[in-house]
Amino acid sequence: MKIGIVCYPTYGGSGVVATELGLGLAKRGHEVHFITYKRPARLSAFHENVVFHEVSTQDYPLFEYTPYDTSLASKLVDVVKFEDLDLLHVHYAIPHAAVAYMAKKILLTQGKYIPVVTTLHGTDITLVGNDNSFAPVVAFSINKSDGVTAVSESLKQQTYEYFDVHNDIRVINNFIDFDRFRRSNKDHFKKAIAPEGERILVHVSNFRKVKRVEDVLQVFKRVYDEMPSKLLLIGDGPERHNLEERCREMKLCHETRFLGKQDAVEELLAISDLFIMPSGSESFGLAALEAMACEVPVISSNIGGLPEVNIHGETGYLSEVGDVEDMAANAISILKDEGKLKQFRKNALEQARRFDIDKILPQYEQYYEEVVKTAVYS
Ligand code: GMT
Repeated sequence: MKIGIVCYPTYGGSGVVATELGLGLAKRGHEVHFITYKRPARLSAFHENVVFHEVSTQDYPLFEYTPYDTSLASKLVDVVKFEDLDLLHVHYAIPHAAVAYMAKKILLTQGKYIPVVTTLHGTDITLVGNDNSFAPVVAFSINKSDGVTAVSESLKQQTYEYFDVHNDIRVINNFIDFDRFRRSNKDHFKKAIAPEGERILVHVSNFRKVKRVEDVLQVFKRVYDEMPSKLLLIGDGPERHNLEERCREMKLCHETRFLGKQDAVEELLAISDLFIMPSGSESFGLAALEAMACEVPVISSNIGGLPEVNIHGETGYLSEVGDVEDMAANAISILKDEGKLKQFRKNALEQARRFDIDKILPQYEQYYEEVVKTAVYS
């Protein structure tokens, strides 16, 4: 099949899922066209069956805001027509689902029909999407998509709850590539970070408010008071500066490392003992799943899709959002008991295997086939 993928080309979240999906599909013989404003972060090397089409925008004195939607729609029309694509798969509803609908309508006037699949990732529904400034367009474009998927059961339910959406939403979970995410022996890393054999706690995110990274510091402080430990903070974003200050106030600087964005995050996960994800909203929690694939148990909030990924009492623990006392108590209970840690590591890996890319990709292929067969040509 010839598939066009539209996504945000940024680190983390929906862009990563879209890129890994495209690369996986290309490996399985599909021709994949990425259409976005910048080369996706994980698409740096040459890949057979993969083409990248950059969307360029026009500046003009009249425009206070560059009309990216119009440029993207025009690019979609061009690529779909000249590459003769079979299907467009857009990731993150805003603005991609609406833009794809516009491109589809334009193409129809030119005698080309292109079915559109929209994948909902999280904040496009839960945080940004249901704001009045976006909601009518989000609901309309979801309803107009030929196929809609959500990355968790919880996100599917929230979509029905927040919007007047009446098409079927298929849940296709996020996935893990075990060729990349697995426990490896990086003893020299471990020695550099925890020279005295301290426990290593880790958090990975884009440091936005919704990730509640300050709760990570609060949990870590309580663990550190109980046992020698180190904290790795991976990623970057708007909250980083505040957190660095908070870290100084809490006198945790010597035990905490802000590592910024890391390409080989799996190497750091592989030497860690516990992953902390206290998010205030999380449709799935891909970063937690990546940790679990590296045999790292997870302490998380119980919000959104997290209970579908992190199993309470088996792969880690779930707490109410903001309950740092409970999170810390759970963290300590795992870290102080070698046998329990070993068992939780094993359980985490077992659970992560349910989301193996080789199990999830065929679900997308099957869904594409269904959509192409059943889409209504109007
Ligand atoms: O919020 C983010 O971390 C980024 C966002 C995105 O769409 O880029 O992530 C969402 O999509 C990820 C991939 O499907 C999910 O694993 C995250 O849980 C989800 N984030 C939230 O719901 C806050």
